Amino acid sequence: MLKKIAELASNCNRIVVLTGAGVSAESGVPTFRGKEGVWANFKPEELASLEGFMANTEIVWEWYNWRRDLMEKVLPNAGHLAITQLEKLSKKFTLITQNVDGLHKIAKTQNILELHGNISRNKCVDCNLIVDKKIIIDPKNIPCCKKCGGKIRPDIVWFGEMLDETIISQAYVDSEKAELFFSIGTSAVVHPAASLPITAKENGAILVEINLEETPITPIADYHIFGKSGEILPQIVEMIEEKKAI
Ligand code: BJW
Ligand code: ZN
Repeated sequence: MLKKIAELASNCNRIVVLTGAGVSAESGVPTFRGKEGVWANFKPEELASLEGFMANTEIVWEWYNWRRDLMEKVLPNAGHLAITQLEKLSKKFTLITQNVDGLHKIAKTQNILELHGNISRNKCVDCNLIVDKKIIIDPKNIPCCKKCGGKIRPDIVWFGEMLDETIISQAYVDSEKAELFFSIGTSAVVHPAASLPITAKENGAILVEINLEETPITPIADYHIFGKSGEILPQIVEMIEEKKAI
């Protein structure tokens, strides 16, 4: 099956990759859902919503500080690096990521749409002003926005919030044009991200899913590969490179 996918990738003009937390799992970044997920012990709406932040600001900032510390210690894994290599081998390539850890940028993938923001940035809860990312947040003494006095929050898209209009529009445009669409390491339950593989498929793309489990999009996938992205993706890329070398 991997050979077939490498062949499809070699022969197509537009590849789109959608990634989720599973792609960073092998770097040591916990996923959200499932037994090992960061939400096994929390209710998502208590930590990842504006209401949750306003009601539990200190707890929410402690959670983000913990994740920021962790993310300073982790590195891209073989899956991130293979995606960068896939971009180099492709004519047109877009990476759409739900991940906020910035590991795809560190791995030097170029054309990235970050759907859910970036954990290293801060912004004002009221006026959305982006605030210096290097400030260290003391959860007991949250800094306020210099412009309007609002609380400083992480620049992450929480539940119930709109995604950046330019970014999500571009993600839809590229998904519609995709000839080959990879959905990798995402549980495919969070919208609108989860609707992108469906859009791609409806517009004629071949849909490939790489995951450790089945997801709501598995029934419409042309190929489902059970396995770790850090193990599967390098094999696919190596096969594409072999084809190009012929
Ligand atoms: C491996 C692996 C390995 C492990 N290799 N695989 C339409 C229908 C239904 C609901 C909605 C809808 N439209 C909007 C909604 C509401 C909501 C939503 O989708 N809710 C669903 C949960 C039901 N969506 C929103 O609110 C969005 N906003 C929006 O639509 O605005 C318009 C609107 C507003 C108001 C009302 C209605 C519409 C915003 C969503 C923002 C999500 N933000 C988060 C932030 C978390 C906080 C933070 O990071 O600090 O983004 S939620 C969280 O989930 C995070 C992730 O990016 C996102 C997706 O998770 P992901 O990446 O899929 O991770 P997991 O853990 O779920 O899965 C990991 C997978 O990897 C698993 O499958 C493993 O098997 C696999 N895996 N290791 C390969 N090595
Ligand atoms: Zn402000």
